[in-house]
Amino acid sequence: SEQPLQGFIDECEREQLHLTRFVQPFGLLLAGAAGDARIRHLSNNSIAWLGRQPDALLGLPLTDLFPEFPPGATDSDQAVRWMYPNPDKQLFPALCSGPAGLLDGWLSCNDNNWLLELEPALPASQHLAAYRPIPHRLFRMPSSESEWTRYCQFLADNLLEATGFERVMIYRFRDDDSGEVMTESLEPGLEPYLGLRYPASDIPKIARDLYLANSHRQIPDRRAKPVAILNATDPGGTDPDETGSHLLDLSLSDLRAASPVHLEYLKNMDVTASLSFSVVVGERLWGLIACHHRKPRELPLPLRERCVAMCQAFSMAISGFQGTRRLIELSNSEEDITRLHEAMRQADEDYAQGRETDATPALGDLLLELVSASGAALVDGDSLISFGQAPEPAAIHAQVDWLLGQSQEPIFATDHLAGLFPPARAQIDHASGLLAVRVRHFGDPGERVFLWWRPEQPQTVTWAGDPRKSALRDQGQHMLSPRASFEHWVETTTAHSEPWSNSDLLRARKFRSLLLRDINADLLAPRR
Ligand code: BLA
Repeated sequence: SEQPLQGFIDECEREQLHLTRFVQPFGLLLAGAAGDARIRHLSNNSIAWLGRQPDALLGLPLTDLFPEFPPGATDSDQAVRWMYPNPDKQLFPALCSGPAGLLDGWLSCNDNNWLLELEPALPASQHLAAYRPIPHRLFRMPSSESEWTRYCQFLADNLLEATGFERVMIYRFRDDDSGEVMTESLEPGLEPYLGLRYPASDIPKIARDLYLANSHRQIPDRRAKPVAILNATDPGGTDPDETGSHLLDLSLSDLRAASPVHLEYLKNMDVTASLSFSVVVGERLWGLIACHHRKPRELPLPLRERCVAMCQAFSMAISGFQGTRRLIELSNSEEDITRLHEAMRQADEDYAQGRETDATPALGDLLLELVSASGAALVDGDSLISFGQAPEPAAIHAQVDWLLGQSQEPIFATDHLAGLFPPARAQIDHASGLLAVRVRHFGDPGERVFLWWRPEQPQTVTWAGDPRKSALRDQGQHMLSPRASFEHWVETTTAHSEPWSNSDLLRARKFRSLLLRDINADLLAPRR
């Protein structure tokens, strides 16, 4: 049943991912409070990375450890300035060396704390790969659908090559936060995931929010043993609780240990290494670019950053493409509405002068084309005129009565009328979706209602696993776990039409303002 699942999902949403007490072992974490250079937290792998005991490092000012830090700083005050909140991370190539060789440093600082993460420096053998300019084609905005499709494939293919992963997917979130693999590049022999749908619960909101703050996330080996974070017991001689040491915020950390539920998910998907990049458009997480590998795979920071730059070019290309399309659509809608308006005036004039009108058929076509509908009607009190494939007059009046009693909204749209108004089930063939626009004369109690319908369009969605079973309760351990099966599950929706797009709604709004303008003109005109 639905109820327990909702409980599981809520539980996913409650997992405070950024407050985990562990990091992944592919580097060393040093951390402290914003504005204070003392090391208050340290991952318990400093012997491996720096050849130093944790006790020798905790409590020490970072500037003692790295006198040159940051490069160019002449005194420690200046160095400390780097440890104030900053939206950008600072890269310190070859900051220091340890038993495993040269290390790169990566410094971030939010309102709470700074993090310095050390990782193996880029080996010389990979300089070529990391410092290659990113393909200039990625900076050319696509302007047509076909260019857009080619752009996406070009990006996925390039990332497959640049990362050396076996599979790269452009994963796009839908309005309900479920997502779809819209482009895929993969090594031969692997099963394609292209076109598959995944439920919103596969990536909880708290995880998606972390992608807004971070450009990417690397999990080089899901089986690697996480490393605990140690706290200074008494840095500076104050009560440890007052140091806030229990509140280390790993939101900006690259090393942050992965959630056990997600590690299980990767295992169930037969993935060992995962690397994903965020695609942010207009402050919203538009999607992720997810890379999979069945063997462990780790990329040095500069190589990851090169991929990040490609994904950021992609984010801008999306904005550019959407902007261009909106402009074209705006000017098309302007033209369509002007033509419709002319036809309405003509019909009106002919009617007022008692002439036979030849504008009505054209008017019908234009009304239908305005929002790509198959049927339309105008209802003004008891009078009704309909065009195309419209329901019977009695059914239209019933819809209008329901609509007027139901909301005050001047524009109403649904792709599933029968779900809201069950009597409409009888008309799903040609009227599964309804778009309605209401216009009222000042001082007139009545309203004119324009209605448009769209026919039923049965839709099948192939989910990677039954979304109703997206989370399971492990019987023995009472632990939450993700679904074990990604077996295709086909959902067919009936009594739905093609949804009304933003552009359809824009056209409806513009149409309505034109009508309102006419009404006002009528009011202001001298009474005949
Ligand atoms: C994180 N889930 C993620 C991430 C992805 C997905 C991409 C980001 C981390 C990463 O890149 O590995 C999901 N991965 C997918 C999907 C595809 C893919 C949909 O490749 C499609 C092809 N997951 C569950 C359930 C829960 C859950 C039921 O299925 C909650 C109980 C949690 N997913 C979950 C958590 C994270 C996550 C907690 C964050 C992991 C982390 O950052 O530590």
